[in-house]
Amino acid sequence: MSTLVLYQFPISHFCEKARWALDYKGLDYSTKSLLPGLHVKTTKKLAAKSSVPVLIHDGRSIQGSGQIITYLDEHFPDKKLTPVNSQEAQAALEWERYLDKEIGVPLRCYLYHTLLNHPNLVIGLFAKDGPFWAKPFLKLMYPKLSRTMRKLMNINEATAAKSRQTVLMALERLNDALDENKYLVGNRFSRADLTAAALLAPLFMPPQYGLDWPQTLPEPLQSEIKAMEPYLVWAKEIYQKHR
Ligand SMILES: N[C@@H](CCC(=O)N[C@@H](CS)C(=O)NCC(=O)O)C(=O)O
Repeated sequence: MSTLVLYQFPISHFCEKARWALDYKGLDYSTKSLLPGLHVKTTKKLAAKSSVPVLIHDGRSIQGSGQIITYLDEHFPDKKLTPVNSQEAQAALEWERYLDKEIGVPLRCYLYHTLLNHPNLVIGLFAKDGPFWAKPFLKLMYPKLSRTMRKLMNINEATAAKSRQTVLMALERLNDALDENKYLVGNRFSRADLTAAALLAPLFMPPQYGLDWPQTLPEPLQSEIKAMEPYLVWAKEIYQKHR
């Protein structure tokens, strides 16, 4: 019997891409939720880099959300997320690279710049599905963890403002591309749509993501995200239809 184990952070939108792909294909898998900061000890043993998601399948290790989708399509070809037509496959992969870079990374920077100033909120989200000692441990480590995250991801006032602009531009581009289409590539659901919707999900907090989302976000996030709502309608619909 083959086993699939996903090492992840419940909060991570890159991990959500991998969870969605596994769920979409109806695969039986388990998750191991790691604590940010301590995760490196585990991920470095499993793969080349420290990041999650990492999928372990029968002893093989696949790191990175895009690599995981490609691997799943090769080994579990039902309900392919990569279009069969090679030109469309190329277009979907290009969208995915663009979205990872222009939404995935900057959205994280923009959100954490404010969220990291709210330890109780962040600790609750980071401790999800963790060990019983996760919350007290994160509380103790929080000043160091928060400093390290800001440093490693280059999160500050200036980068957060620039990241917000980058995300807004990507939302415009998505909006233009979807003007007459329901999907980004080939008029059917693909990894391009999954990537866009999963990476934007923290802005509209769908229940399928599996996180206990906060009721409200600290300002200025709450108002700024409210202003983005018209641009998030499509991604919400993608969740409703395909997640
Ligand atoms: N390109 C990677 C990005 C993954 C990524 O940035 N993961 C973050 C969580 S959102 C992470 O693990 N950060 C901690 C680290 O890199 O050690 C992917 O698509 O999986």
